[in-house]
Amino acid sequence: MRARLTTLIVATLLMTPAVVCATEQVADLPEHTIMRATGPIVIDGRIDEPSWGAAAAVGDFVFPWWEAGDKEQTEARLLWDDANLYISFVADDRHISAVHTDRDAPVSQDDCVEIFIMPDTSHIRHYYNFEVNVLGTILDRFQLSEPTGAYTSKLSTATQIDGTLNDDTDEDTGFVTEIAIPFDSFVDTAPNVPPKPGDIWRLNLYRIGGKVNAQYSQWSNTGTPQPRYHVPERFGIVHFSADSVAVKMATPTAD
Ligand SMILES: [Ca+2]
Ligand SMILES: [Ca+2]
Ligand SMILES: [Ca+2]
Repeated sequence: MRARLTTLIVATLLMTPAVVCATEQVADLPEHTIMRATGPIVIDGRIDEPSWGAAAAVGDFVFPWWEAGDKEQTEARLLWDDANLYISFVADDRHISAVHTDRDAPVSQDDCVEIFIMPDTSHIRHYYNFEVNVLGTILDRFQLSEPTGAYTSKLSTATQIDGTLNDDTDEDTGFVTEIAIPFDSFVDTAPNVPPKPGDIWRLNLYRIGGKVNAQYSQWSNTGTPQPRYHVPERFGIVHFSADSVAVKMATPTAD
């Protein structure tokens, strides 16, 4: 009976129309404050900028559909400045695979990271999805671009692989994906471009694990019986801070 009840509740959630207020179901959604970067972020797949070093990770990804295999964790961080939203993913991965190289190819079949973003929390279906495989191939969509979702952002990305691509005879270590999304990508929906300090957007961060051990993991649990990422009701909550990350200044050594 409990299982049936849970199924009913989830089914109701999936059918909930766009009029759902973004604040009605926030009880167990993760929240994160996005701090401002203190200097330039170079999109090169290396998160060695001081701002990345000072930024807190959003928290562990969850594996609601886990059945078997290693739960390969992801550390994701967010930063912003007047021009861009920055996202970095540090992904543990023992088997790295990717084949898609064309824009808007089905990169989710590869080792892939994804960002789904809703700038206007009063219009829950007005969200964008950005998906980047470990080769740096981009798929971007805007859910209001009917019927195909066709949309081309100015997202820039770079990846670094620690391991061997498409060679499962060995064990890899992981990969890093660094992304900048210009705020003018959101001009059709965002209340403010760039956001004003204190603005709240909603987003979710996802990962798909490629050919071997294709685990689906995510920051905010979508709560669906089967793997499904297009669940804006379950996007987490992010606050744009007026403050910069607290970068530690190098201390001169006495000699
Ligand atoms: Ca960098
Ligand atoms: Ca390999
Ligand atoms: Ca993988």
